Amino acid sequence: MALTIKQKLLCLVLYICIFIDGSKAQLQVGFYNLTCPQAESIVRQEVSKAVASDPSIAAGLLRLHFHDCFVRGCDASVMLVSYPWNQAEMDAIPNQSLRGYDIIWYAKWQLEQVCQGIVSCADIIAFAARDSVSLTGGITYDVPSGRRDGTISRASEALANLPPPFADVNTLTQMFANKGLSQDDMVTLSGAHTIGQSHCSSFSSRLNNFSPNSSIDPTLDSTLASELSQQCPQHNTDPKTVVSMDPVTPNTFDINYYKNILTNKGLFTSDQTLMSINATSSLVTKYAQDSATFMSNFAAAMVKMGNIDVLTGTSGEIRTWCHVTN
Ligand code: HEM
Ligand SMILES: *[C@@H]1O[C@H](CO)[C@@H](O)[C@H](O)[C@H]1NC(C)=O
Ligand SMILES: *[C@@H]1O[C@H](CO)[C@@H](O)[C@H](O)[C@H]1NC(C)=O
Ligand SMILES: *[C@@H]1O[C@H](CO)[C@@H](O)[C@H](O)[C@H]1NC(C)=O
Ligand SMILES: CC(=O)N[C@H]1CO[C@H](CO)[C@@H](O)[C@@H]1O
Repeated sequence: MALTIKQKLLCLVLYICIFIDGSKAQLQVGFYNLTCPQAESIVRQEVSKAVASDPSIAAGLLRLHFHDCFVRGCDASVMLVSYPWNQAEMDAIPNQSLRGYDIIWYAKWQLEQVCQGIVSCADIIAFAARDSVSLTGGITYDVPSGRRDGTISRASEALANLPPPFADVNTLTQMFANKGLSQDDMVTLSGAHTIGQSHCSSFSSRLNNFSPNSSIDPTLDSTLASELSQQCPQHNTDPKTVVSMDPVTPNTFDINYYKNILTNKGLFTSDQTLMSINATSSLVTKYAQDSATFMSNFAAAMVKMGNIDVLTGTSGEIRTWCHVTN
């Protein structure tokens, strides 16, 4: 049937309203309450199973969310695979050690069985990061959701936006500011390094030929330096060797990261550099003695990070498979 002019106008107005509303939509806690009420519990179940069989994998999932959000916003671009004509984020140097993709894939597959085409890969990553923190002894927090998945992923953008482990405090502050995060957020989110593991290449420059004056980084505790040198021999031929970022409680989300820094036992330059200026060292000192404040600030900073350049409303898509666009 043909529409009258009045009906056509109404359609146009409605379309504009939906468009404006869609482009301005905010993330909401419980976004899937009506459309897929099991969404968060299914993700949690998958993460729980994975962490039960390998407690260290929680760290992989937490880092995945960080790498997703810092490159093109939290849009699951980190999950997209490369093609001969496009090297994706996944294959950029900072991403070579990312882990936990399979858990996101499996959670997505489960979700497609119960609510097809509803839950984005970007939200699954955000839920899984939260569950990883809470399952390793950290805080449990609400994750606003309603993110949609992007369609573009470029390795060059991962290199440009992710801070390297040799960054100093000013570089880190700037790179976080570029994403709308404060210096305090940076100190707080760095606390994620209280769990997980690192390859030797991320810190080996601190162990040999550090500077003309000193072979070992003078800001690195000398006992830890010799332990690390044993774990990571100078001509280490095994690129698979990993060390715990917090050797004291490697799989527990606690304030030990900050305690380590206070005793010069931060693993990366980017960790220990937080002691180099008062503005950041004072927060390190505070967190090292106040777990409650750290936990609640960490939750708030994760929610803030989870909001970086998100796609909502009608932007982007809900991928069917997390590793490829629809
Ligand atoms: C402040 C700037 C940061 C730098 C320079 C940095 C750098 C790194 C590096 C180099 C690794 C080790 C990779 C490897 O060699 O395998 C790592 C691991 C990790 N990062 Fe960061 N990171 C930063 C911030 C963050 C943030 C904000 C989070 C999350 C909120 C995070 C979570 C993690 C986790 C959990 C691991 C362990 C991963 C695993 O066990 O697989 N990092 N980070
Ligand atoms: C979903 O339900 C929870 C718990 O009842 C509530 O806190 C939240 O606001 C709801 N969210 C939406 C978007 O309906
Ligand atoms: C290295 O030593 C020289 C001479 O003792 C000194 O002038 C210079 O400042 C030192 N450099 C560093 C980075 O400590
Ligand atoms: C940094 O803190 C130290 C000791 O608390 C103090 O002596 C110094 O003046 C502070 N520096 C700045 C730039 O605030
Ligand atoms: C986890 C993952 O996909 N890592 C990839 C990172 O990039 C290298 C190549 O640069 C791949 O070989 C890895 O599989």
